[in-house]
Amino acid sequence: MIKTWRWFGKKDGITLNMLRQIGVEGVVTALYDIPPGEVWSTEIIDELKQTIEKAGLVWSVVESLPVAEEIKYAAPSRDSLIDNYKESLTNLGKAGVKTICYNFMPAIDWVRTDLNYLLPDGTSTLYFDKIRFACFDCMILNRPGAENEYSDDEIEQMNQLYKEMTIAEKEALIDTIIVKTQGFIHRNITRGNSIPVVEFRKQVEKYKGIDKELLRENLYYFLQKVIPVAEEQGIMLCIHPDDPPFPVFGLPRIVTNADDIDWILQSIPSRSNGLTFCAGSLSAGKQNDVPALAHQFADRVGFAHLRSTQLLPGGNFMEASHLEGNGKLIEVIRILEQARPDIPMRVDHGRLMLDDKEKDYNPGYSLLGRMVALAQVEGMMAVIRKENEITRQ
Ligand code: DNO
Repeated sequence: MIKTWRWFGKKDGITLNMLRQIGVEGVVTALYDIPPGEVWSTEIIDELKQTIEKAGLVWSVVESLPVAEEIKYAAPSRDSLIDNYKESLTNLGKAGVKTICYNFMPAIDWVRTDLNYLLPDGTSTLYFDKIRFACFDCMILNRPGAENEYSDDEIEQMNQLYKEMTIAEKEALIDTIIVKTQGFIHRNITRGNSIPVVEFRKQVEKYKGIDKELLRENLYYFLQKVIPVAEEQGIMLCIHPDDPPFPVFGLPRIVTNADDIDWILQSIPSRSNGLTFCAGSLSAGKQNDVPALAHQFADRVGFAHLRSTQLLPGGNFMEASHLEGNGKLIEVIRILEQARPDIPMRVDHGRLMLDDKEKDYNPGYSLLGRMVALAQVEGMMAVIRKENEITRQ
């Protein structure tokens, strides 16, 4: 697979020249300043493409071309927003960027409760703690009926924890769940928003009455309109699994397991209707056998996210080393190297280590932590390629 790296544009403290030094071949990026729903013009696409190419790299993947919330909850404006999406796809296709990642998670993208969970060796990692999450959901967001989604025991633990939390800890939890993890990836709540909880509550309320079936319908409505454009442009539009792959805030999630993925890929059996194989997101669902999923859907995978999580008791999980955990990356890489050797892959969610801790990197996107992960993944790929060579002889 092609070694790529997520780069956050000119504002990213990790520059394109640094990426060359660490052996990256392609760049994964987006036009982060354009709000979801607006057209990506040819001029701005070309400018970014040239910046990347001047540094001796290629723009391998768009992550993400965001789908406006109004499309996901089927607001009356969705048709014109879908037209904009089609226009952006056409402009990207003409510029030669043919792999596009997107997601269909309502109101919130990935969810973690701790961005700096300290490990015994002094590095830190991302963590999801169900009880802390319940504190936010039931006590801070005050979502009606939220308590019914937790067991009595969990509610008791939550009440206890909430009582012990300081105001600063509560603010940090808000910041982690709906600001820091969201703002840098095209979400409405960005750093500096003074009333994030109120804003977020409004966004969640937009999905009132939308269950799994309706959200699927809305995805199908969207795909039916955009896939023909992707086909025309030779683009693979690759849906990203839900992270984590279970419902949160009473919102439906529709990319969580084999049945969901199968439903999406079958709904429009076109190669342009593809999958971003995020081993990490899928690994956080105890229902998922990640290598089996890679095997089942390999021919529709257009892009791979290589990372892994460790499932912990009580519904908690944390990012594992790329060599360990439920992502089972050695097996996943073996399958994808065989079936999809030409697709781009990137590592995801590196640890914070050494000098990373002094920097203000986007959560999960450290330099040194990701470099270690990339080196581990390269090592696995090298062994697997060698094995394949020997088998072929
Ligand atoms: C988080 C990322 C996600 C991902 C989007 C893709 O670190 O993996 O935000 O980029 O969901 O659309």
